[in-house]
Amino acid sequence: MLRGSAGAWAVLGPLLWGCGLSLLQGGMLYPRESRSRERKELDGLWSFRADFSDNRRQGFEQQWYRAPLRESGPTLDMPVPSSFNDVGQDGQLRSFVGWVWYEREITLPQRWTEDLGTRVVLRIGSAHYYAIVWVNGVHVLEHEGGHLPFEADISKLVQSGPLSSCRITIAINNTLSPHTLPPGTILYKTDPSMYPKGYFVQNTKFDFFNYAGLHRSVLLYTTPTTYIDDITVTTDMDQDIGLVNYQIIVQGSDHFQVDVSLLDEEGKVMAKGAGAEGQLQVPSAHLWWPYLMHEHPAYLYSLEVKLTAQTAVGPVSDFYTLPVGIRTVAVTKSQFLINGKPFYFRGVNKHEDADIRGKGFDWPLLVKDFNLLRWLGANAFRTSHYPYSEEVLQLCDRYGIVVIDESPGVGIVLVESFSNVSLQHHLEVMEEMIRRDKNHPAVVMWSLANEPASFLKPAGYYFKTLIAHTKALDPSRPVTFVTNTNYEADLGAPYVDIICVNSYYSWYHDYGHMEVIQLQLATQFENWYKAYQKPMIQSEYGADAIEGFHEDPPLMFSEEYQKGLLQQYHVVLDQKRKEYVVGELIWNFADFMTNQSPVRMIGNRKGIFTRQRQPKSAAFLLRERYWKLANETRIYRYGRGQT
Ligand code: BDP
Repeated sequence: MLRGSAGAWAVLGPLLWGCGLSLLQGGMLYPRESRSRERKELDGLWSFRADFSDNRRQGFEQQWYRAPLRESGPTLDMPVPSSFNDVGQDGQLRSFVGWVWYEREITLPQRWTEDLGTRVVLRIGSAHYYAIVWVNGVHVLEHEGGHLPFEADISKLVQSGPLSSCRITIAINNTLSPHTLPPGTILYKTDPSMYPKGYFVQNTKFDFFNYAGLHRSVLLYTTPTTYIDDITVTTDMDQDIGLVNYQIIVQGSDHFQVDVSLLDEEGKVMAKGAGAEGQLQVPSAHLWWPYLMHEHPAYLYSLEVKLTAQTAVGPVSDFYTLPVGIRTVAVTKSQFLINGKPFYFRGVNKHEDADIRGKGFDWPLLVKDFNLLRWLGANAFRTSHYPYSEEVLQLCDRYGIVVIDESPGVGIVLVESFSNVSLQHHLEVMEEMIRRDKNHPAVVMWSLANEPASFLKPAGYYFKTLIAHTKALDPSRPVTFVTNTNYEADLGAPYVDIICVNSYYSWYHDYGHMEVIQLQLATQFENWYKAYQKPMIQSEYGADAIEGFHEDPPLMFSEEYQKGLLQQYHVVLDQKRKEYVVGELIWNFADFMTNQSPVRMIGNRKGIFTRQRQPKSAAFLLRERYWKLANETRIYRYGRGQT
């Protein structure tokens, strides 16, 4: 959420819910280079300091942003993108809670600072959790929430006179409250016989380490001063004609012309249009199909947008190219349909997590993960438990990996976290998330939360409002949240399109007793279906296994137990997928870091791959299963999605 809009929201918010309007200012197009746009990545080493002062506010009291950070005290070298927690040898920094300061000095190309027809934008891919940004000591913006990008037009600041360098300072605070997403609490421990003065810990109700820092790229990009601010594309089919509806928002001038062309993968123009809004028709369209469902999955067209405007300084053009996949999504009482064909989610839950870099974006890791997904034969994943990087979604578009895009609504279990303050923030997060991710064909469903206490009284209003708003913002995709509440007590379930249930039979209860899984799982599905008649996804199931631990007969934490537990689930899934179960997502793709606890052995070990992405026995089991399932749902004829 960009600060500044909160007041207006409080007044207008309730009036806007349900009518599709949004109060977010501006679009959030991925910064792509084009004939009119340049980008400069600021990845690499930044200067860094954690504010260890008692109140964590020394940086503000001494105004560390006013002068280079090295002048106010010692600094560390900190890589960006990366979490700051695991790169050092300092245990105190690993678990630090409070403000940390990042700074980078850069030189800008001369044209950027001198050409008043150039707009210079500073874009931060993700800063966890609350961020304040200064350029040359001038406050430019604040943003709440990790996982989603935010940006500011800094042209005036860098074009105000002769400039040899530009200093970017970003203060980030990872403190969570009952109203943040995810929520958390700070607990002061006041017994002087046990804790030093001022001692506190941060408590969270989610099962992953609260990594913090600049997790994705920080970059500068340019556009002309009259520019394409946002593009929204939705697609449909009429017989074999692909319909591409587009809407383009222009900023900077009222006198402009927009031309669009849709190119196929060979670069041939398939349709042209003029005007900021319209529909393109593509005869014999190639549909965007999920991986292994079709022999040419993930077909992407390119929507080339050209803006021409008359401005005081003469004619200006801006160009932006958006990948477009033509596909439809629909839900029936018992099916999830992609392009009118039943789709079965066979996939994983992931985390953005790896050793050393924490939640920092990393290309080699990303490519490895996609290679593993395709090796598995998986066709889907859920972005448990927050929105992943834009590059992840781009690869999903290109490879045909279907995404359930989840908000950071994880650990909403306190009554305060269902208050109007929390709800308002959640609504804004959904706006930011949909604004960023709406054009990805791979994204087929929004997930609003994971395992909220949806049995609490205020949960009904909370989810009713949140789901209505999400659907108003994007009527083209189904909406869900992931539950572990009893089917009779869940107050949010009536509003979702798909019931997503997490269960850990024979792990968190009846542990060691795999023989009860089939009965308990069948009962789970039957109860939910009887109550709601909506398609269901087993959105989590799994068991911890430490790689190399072997026990036969299987014992908990051995590779055999993990594998055996999955096999029991699969028996029931194979029955129910013939009826109304439309997917299964293993918990988890890979081992990941959590808070320390007596039930976590250096993190959560439910990965079918280790944290270093090596397979456990369960990975081979799933691979066999997923390829078998893939062969059952393949669509053979090329092109139109007809069998
Ligand atoms: C589920 C949570 C997930 C946890 C998992 C576990 O949704 O975040 O990591 O349990 O305990 O309930 O392994």
